[in-house]
Formats: sequence, C-alpha cells, structure tokens
Amino acid sequence: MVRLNTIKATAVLLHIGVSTAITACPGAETVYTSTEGVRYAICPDTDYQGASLQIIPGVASTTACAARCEADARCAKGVFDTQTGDCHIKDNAVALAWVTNGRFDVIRLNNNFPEGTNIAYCPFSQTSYTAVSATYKICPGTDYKGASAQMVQGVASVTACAQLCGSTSGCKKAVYDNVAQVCHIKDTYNSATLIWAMNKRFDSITVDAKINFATQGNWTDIIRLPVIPVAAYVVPQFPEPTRMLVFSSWGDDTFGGAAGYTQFADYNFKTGAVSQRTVANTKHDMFCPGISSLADGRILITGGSNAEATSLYNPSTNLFVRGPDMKIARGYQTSTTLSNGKVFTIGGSYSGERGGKNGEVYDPATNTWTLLSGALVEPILTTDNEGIWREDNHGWLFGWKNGSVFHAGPSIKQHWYGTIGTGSVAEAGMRDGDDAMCGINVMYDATAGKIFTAGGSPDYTNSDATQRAHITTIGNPGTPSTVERVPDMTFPRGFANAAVLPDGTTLVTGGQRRSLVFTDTDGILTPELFNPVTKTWTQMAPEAVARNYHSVSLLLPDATVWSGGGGLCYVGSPTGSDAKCDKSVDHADGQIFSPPYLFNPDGTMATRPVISALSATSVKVGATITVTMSNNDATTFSLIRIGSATHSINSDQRRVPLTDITANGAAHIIQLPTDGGVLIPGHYYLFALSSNGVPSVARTLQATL
Ligand SMILES: *[C@@H]1O[C@H](CO)[C@@H](O)[C@H](O)[C@H]1NC(C)=O
Ligand SMILES: *[C@@H]1O[C@H](CO)[C@@H](O)[C@H](O)[C@H]1NC(C)=O
Ligand SMILES: [Cu+2]
Repeated sequence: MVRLNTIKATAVLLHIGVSTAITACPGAETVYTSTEGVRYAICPDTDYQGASLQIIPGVASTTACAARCEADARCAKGVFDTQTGDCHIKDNAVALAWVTNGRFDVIRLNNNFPEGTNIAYCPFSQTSYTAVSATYKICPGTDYKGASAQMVQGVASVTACAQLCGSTSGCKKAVYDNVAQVCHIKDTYNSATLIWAMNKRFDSITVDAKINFATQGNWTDIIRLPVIPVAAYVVPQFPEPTRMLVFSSWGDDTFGGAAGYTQFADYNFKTGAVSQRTVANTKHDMFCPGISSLADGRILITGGSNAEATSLYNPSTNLFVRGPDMKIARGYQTSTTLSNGKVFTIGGSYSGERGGKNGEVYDPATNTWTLLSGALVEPILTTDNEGIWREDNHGWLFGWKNGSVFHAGPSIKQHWYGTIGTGSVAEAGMRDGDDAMCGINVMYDATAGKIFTAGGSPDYTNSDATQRAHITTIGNPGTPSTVERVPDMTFPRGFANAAVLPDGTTLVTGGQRRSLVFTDTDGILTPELFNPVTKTWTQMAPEAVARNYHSVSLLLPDATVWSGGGGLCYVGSPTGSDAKCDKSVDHADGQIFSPPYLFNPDGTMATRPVISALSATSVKVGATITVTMSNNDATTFSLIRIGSATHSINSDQRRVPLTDITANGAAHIIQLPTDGGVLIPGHYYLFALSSNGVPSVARTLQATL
C-alpha cells in the first residue's frame, strides 16, 4: 500500500478576518449518512487547522467531500474548502485546532458510539458474502480485537478476505484492514476471546451462525453505565426487586488512596433508567470491600480503601449511614451472614496493616463488632508470589448451621469456623492441589449442603488459571467435607463470576486464561453453564465484552443474569494522573443474559408459570407458606438469596431448593427449611418452575429469625 505524503495545514495562510477557537459547532450541524449507515456531522463555517493526509481537488460540495471521507478508511475528519472545491482528508493522529472560518465546512465521524467502543450488535447495515464453505456477515467499520492466527498481505477487498476465511480451516472470524489491505484470519482457539469494537479502518467478517436461543440463550445489547460496576447488589424490594446499585471507588473509572467517598450508579433493570450518585456522608471509599445483606434487608459494606470504615445501605430510605468501624482494618476480605443474623468477616490484608487479620463478627442488634481471637486467619492463607498482601483475600465463605462458617477455598484446604464465644477454626478437608484465587464459588443446593467451585489461579495475578471444577458436600459443622472433582470447564478462567439459576445450574461468565489484573488478554467471552445433575458443561452464546478483573454477575428476579464491569485503573489519589491507564479495558457497562430455559425449542419465548399470590412476604425460618399460581403448571420451587458481588465473591447468593411441598390445585403449601444455617435470614427470590423447567418471575420472600 502506497503511503500518501502528509500535506501541510488547511489554508492557514488564506484566512480572512479573525478565527475563533471553538469546542462545539457554533451553527446548525447537518448529518451525512452513508448507505451503510455510517454517520458524519457537518459543521458549516468552521475549519480544522492541522495536517491533512490528502487533498482531493475539484469536489462539488460538502456532502460530496463527506462521501470522499467515508470512502477513505483512514478518514475520521474532513474539511471542505467552499472557495476552491478542495476536500481535505484527515485522521485522528494529529491534534487539529477547530476554529470558525466562513470559507470552510468541517466534517467529522459521528456515530452513536465513538471509535474503539465495544459493541454487541453491528451498528451499520451488514452485507452477506457466501464463500467456499459458509456464508459470512460483513459489518463495515468494525474490528475484532485480539490475536490473529494468520495475516495475509495484499488482499484486494473485504470479500476476498471473506473468501480466504472460507478456505482456511477453522476460520470463523476475520478482519479486513482497508488501509493496509491485510486480511486477518482468526482461529478457533482465539475466537472465544475476540472483542468487537468500532473502528472505521476495518471490516469484520463473521460466519453467519444463528444462535440457537433454546440451547445457548441470548444476550441483550450492551447497557452503558456512568461508573464501572466493580461491586454490585440487587436492592431488596417487594413484590420483586427492580434496581441494582453498582459502585466503583472515588472515581467512576479510577481508584487509589482513601478518598472518603464512593461513586454509585442506580440502575433500574425494569425501566432501564440509570442515575449516578456520589456517597460521601459515610466518609467511606468502598473500593474492594466485603458486602453482606442483613436479615432486615440492609446492605453492610465493610472496609476497602477506607479500610476500617463500614457503611449500611437501607433499602427503605435509599440512604447510607456510617456503621461502627471494624476492629481490624481490611480490604479484599470476605464477609458472610450467619445463621443467627450476625455477619462474620476474615482476611483482607490488601488494605490496612498486613497479616493477622483474624475473624470478627458484626451484631446488627447491638451495632457492634467483636474480635474472635480463636478464628485465626493463618490456616486459610494461600501461597501467593506477592505474599501476605494477597494470601488472605477473597475467602469462599458460607454461613452454615449453629453460627458456623464453612470455608471452601481458595486455599488448598477447606475449614470450619466457629463464631460463637471467642471463635474457632478447624480443618475440614482437601479441596485441590493448587490455590484457586478469584475462582468462582456458590452454594447451589443449601438443602443438601452442596457447593460448586471452579477456576481461579494459584497466584492473584500473572498466574495461569485452571479449568478444574469441584463439588464440595458439607454436613454438620466440624465434620469432614467431601470433595468431588467434576469435569473441567472448556476454558481456564481467572476472575470469572458465577450465578446460580433457579433450576440449580450455575452460569459461569468471563474470566481469562491467565489471571492478569487490569487486562482483557484472553478474556473468555463464551459462558459455560454447569448442570450438577448430569455433571456437564454447555457453552452459551458469547457475551460482547471481556469480564475479567473487577467484573461482577448477579441473578435478576426475572431469572436472567446481569454480567458487567471490568477495569478501574489505579491513579494513586483523586488528583492522580491516568496517563498510564489502559482505558480500553475499562467496562462501565453490562449485558443481561436470558438462559436457555426462557426459550421454547423453536427460539420463541417460553410461557412462564406465574405466581399470583404469596400467603406472606416475611416469614420466620421454618414457617409454612402458601404460593398460589395463576396457572397450575408449577412443579418445583426454589429460593435464591438476593446477591451482592465483587471480585468473584457473592457470599449472599445461595440456592435453597424447596422439597417439602403439598399441592392443592393452584395453591402450593411449602414448608421452609427449619435451620437458619440453611435458610440464612434475609431476602430471597422465590421462583416457581414449570414441569419443563421454565422459571417464573420471582416474588421476594424475607426469612427472619
Ligand atoms: C435476543 O436479544 C436481542 C437483543 O436484546 C433482541 O433484539 C432479540 O429480540 C432477542 N431474541 C429473542 C428470541 O429473545
Ligand atoms: C453450637 O456451637 C457451639 C460452639 O461453637 C457448641 O458448643 C455447641 O455444642 C453447638 N451446638 C450444636 C447443636 O451443635
Ligand atoms: Cu480489586
């Protein structure tokens, strides 16, 4: 490809009169739209001063100049000289000064999303091309970011590139570089990790494989938020939740230091409404906290960047109040709600002093923390190449019977904590041969004491992730755990997230082949669904955005799953510079996944069972409730505790299948579990499932002591 000489400045010497620097178009802008739907804004009587890539003489009009800009894959900006008919083609490489000047009209690429933005659907009109073995969809102005298996030089057109993909074994995706005339062939190994993004220089080529909704599910378009959802929780609400609160740190997309305030976004997943709020009154930078929902629905957020601080969010007032400081300052600790309604936390050497972060308990009744001298942290440390700073982070904790806590990982061994009196710790069993930091962990069947775990990596970062998965079964506190290795995931995943679904399957989203904080390298876009009955994994439809470090997932009341976040760069303090930050791995967004159970075999939406009434919305652990259906097709019921998530930890979520049911027509009389260690007090989604496994929309049920 011949590189064109850079041609100096647009008519700087020809200026007549005074030109004023501007940052927005002072007049009325018009829009030029190409046949494919690529949009350019045209601002009359203004000029971009600075180097042009090319000057095309004899162009008839401003729109004709816009069409020439569109035809040139390098062109992001153009200037039309109304006196000479010169059309100046410019890119984004040189800074241009935008000024008023009656002689010129300015043209700029102005699509819905800026260049570089990740996308889930082609924003332009696609064309189809049938090559040797398959039909390809060609989406102009977009790129698949990620490793190429092969780069072929001197390919004349995008269709020639599609043809090349068609004749290359394993090629499901390709990218054509219109400037360098290079065809990038993407292989099967990497295709689960390719990120689709706006980039005018390239055209993306994809095998036109129809998603089978009934087996792979379906993702919404990307939902964009004002802050990176590093942490998130669903706000308890009757008859069903409608909102999620998500938060980052003091910055929407940055952290560092202890700033004493936190950026939140309030996202209503029913209406799509999004708003931002800064929470400053608790003087708590809540980046890298523990999160636990209390029996009364308040959310306790502990430590993080202001490491001793705690904040309590009250869903009935939508306000935060400062809670009592923890006895030990912590960051990256896990907390979990107990059978007696108290909250246990342990670990967290990422913030505050390092090491010795033994357990302590919060009692909501007295609003106090009590240190447990016998709940030692030492036994649960991993062996991390960064040392103690990381070794007590993100414990996999599950509140269980009689105030106990089962520790399922990420260390090699599992443990029992006692939280009564001065506390205790005892070994429970052997999980695996390697530490699995930031692996997924979920109690998918509390009635049977079943915990599912998978992925993670031996060291916190810069460490190959594992594909291994296990089911741990626990009985009475203090008794040995039983660990069963189950089939591996297809993909190794560090920093993945898990959401247990009403039918007991677990959806694992995101994660990367090698854990490496603040990167999207080898981020796995293909989720996998684990079925604990058949012990099989099924690959789901790919999500659009890599969800690695600082991502979350949460089950929503309509039995869909929110998956979002990733990124958040360290800049030292609120005045720090983000010059060294890779903003392309910041994901202030999410997508919602509809699992296969929501679809009929033909891909249409399945008819859901409908819960028309609950005999009570707030009941004691062990009570009996009557659930009335507006249709009779409900055969099984389950409770899933409403979740909170950060750093692959969601200690609030647990599924409690309901097994003691007497059906009487549309009414189902359900006996709830009698042990608060199984039915941890708090707010649950109550789901009914039809005989073919279609879940209802949940009703909220509060379990109290
Ligand atoms: C799949 O999701 C897309 C994006 O939200 C939506 O337009 C489409 O209707 C969905 N398909 C089905 C069958 O639900
Ligand atoms: C409950 O735990 C306490 C202390 O951890 C112990 O003394 C007591 O025996 C346990 N009770 C039951 C019923 O297991
Ligand atoms: Cu973090």
